[in-house]
Amino acid sequence: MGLNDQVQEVDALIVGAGMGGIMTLRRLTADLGLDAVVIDKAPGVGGTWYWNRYPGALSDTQSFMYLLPFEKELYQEHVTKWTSRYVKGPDIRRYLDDAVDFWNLRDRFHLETELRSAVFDEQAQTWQIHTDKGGYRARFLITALGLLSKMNVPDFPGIENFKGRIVHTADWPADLDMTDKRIAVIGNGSTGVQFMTEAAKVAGHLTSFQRTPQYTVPAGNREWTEEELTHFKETCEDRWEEFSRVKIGFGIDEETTRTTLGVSSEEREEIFEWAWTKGGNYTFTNETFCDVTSDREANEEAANFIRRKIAHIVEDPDTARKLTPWEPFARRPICDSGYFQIFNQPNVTLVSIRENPIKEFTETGIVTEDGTLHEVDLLVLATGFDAVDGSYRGVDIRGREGESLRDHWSDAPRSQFGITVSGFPNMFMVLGPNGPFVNLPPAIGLETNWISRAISTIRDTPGASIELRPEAEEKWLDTCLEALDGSLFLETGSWIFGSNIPGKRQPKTANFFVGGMDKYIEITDREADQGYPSYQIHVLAPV
Ligand code: FAD
Ligand code: NA7
Repeated sequence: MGLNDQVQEVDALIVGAGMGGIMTLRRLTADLGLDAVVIDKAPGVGGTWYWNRYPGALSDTQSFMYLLPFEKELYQEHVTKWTSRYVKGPDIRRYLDDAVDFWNLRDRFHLETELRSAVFDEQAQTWQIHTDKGGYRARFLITALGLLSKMNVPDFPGIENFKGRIVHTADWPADLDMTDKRIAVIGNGSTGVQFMTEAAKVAGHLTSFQRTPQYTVPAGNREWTEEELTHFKETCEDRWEEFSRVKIGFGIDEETTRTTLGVSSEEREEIFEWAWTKGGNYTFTNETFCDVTSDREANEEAANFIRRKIAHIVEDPDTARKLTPWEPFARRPICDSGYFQIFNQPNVTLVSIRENPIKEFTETGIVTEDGTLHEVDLLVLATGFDAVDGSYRGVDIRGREGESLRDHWSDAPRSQFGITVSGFPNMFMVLGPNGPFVNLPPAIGLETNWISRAISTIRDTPGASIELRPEAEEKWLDTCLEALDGSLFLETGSWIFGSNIPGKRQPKTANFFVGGMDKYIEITDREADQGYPSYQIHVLAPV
């Protein structure tokens, strides 16, 4: 028998060693005592934070809200170590590594192991899982593949001619020294903005090849005071309790009922200025007024404020013009640590590839339509992800009667709560399609608690499986679509709906439940409290 034929029996196989996989493992071992294993194709744990090692990688959730929730001891141990408002990528990676040791789970991680297929065996009511390293048989399959984990590497015609180095920000090599290099960056989303702001400090020359300008506001990163850190430590449980009363859970004040047009123009300017000075993407969108992301006129007021700031900061008027967004201010909001300012540096250039497209790649660089050859040593693709369902599409997952997940999602990715899919018994996703659009660590905490509780109902019944009813899946998709009705977010080309990948977006796609964390908790708790009415429990007859 070859290595690849070996089959390991476990109660639960978890795929993905990011926050979601780690938290699932913790729940299933500590709460349910299951024999569970996590596989990941990465050589280390951390998921997003294992892969995204580009210079400048930073959370844009405030540090006290970017920790695994519902784990008081671990939370209190770490929250005071993160002394600034946002956390650097390497610190998050270290924290997740520490969490694994803190709970003594290290030997349950099988790394450098890629999921190839998972097939539900109806006779045995178990999942047969194939990886590049061998097989597993598991009663429960939990996929925590990440919603921003499959890289988007666009097919730029002729790129193979380029002889310099090409790197995607989500696969950043340890040995890369950017000092004095001529760097070209394609992509100016959250990642591109963070990366360019950092790279501009050391690059010989940095050229941003920008397709769509984006709104970004100052991050307002700063050191926390001792009092603030003590407060975060002492109030962690209140914070978790707060999730059921808030919409997005980024640790900001979400209480305002003030409308943008309900105040005078002077007052509006003052409030936006206050948010700009304080910093923070969600401070700007959600602490200022209650309608910035939902009302078109309000949104335009916020957009205009940022446009005026760009004109004020960027010295060259033509560069300022190119950096000025025209879309509604309705992608996932982003923040920066001096992004617009870098375009005043002599070593930074902006090329609008909307106005002056890339014509070809040569051995030494990029030629634009105007005939300019931009000589480049390093090409950085900050081109984002095939998000949400992207990492599921490359794996062959088959449920009841051999139906593949890809086919099941042929007209739209669908699930209930972002967790379960009809026809796929005893399979649970963490942050799957149509989960909540919120700060993600609390969502991971809520979903993994829910998964653990659902599994607990059948754990002690041999051969039992729990499976979502098809009508419940349709209903949840409709709930997600209804919550989106009239949303300005639908009008931008972002990853939220898959519009960033040519041809991907399907008409019925919701991808997220935007009705708020409070509502999500109410609905998911009700489902569990009522004994899972949307689910069927099958019990295998004894032989
Ligand atoms: P991931 O961390 O993406 O982990 C998924 C894992 O699954 C990966 O390690 C991957 O290798 C593995 N995997 C996938 N497919 C397979 C396969 N077939 N076989 C084996 N292994 C597989 N969210 C916020 O809420 N706030 C933030 O500030 C924030 N900042 C971010 C910054 C960046 C640069 C990025 C990219 C994302 C950010 N996010 C942020 C989103 C972030 O992804 C989540 O916060 C969280 O880390 C997701 O954890 P996860 O475990 O669900 O997925
Ligand atoms: P994003 O936000 O999807 O940004 C990707 C960027 O790459 C964006 O500027 C895109 O331009 C650009 N892009 C993508 N494909 C191309 C092609 N083919 N040509 C030119 N430019 C392209 O990804 P990020 O990694 O920045 O952020 C993802 C999330 O991670 C973020 O929301 C945070 O939650 C963390 P476009 O705007 O599509 O014209």
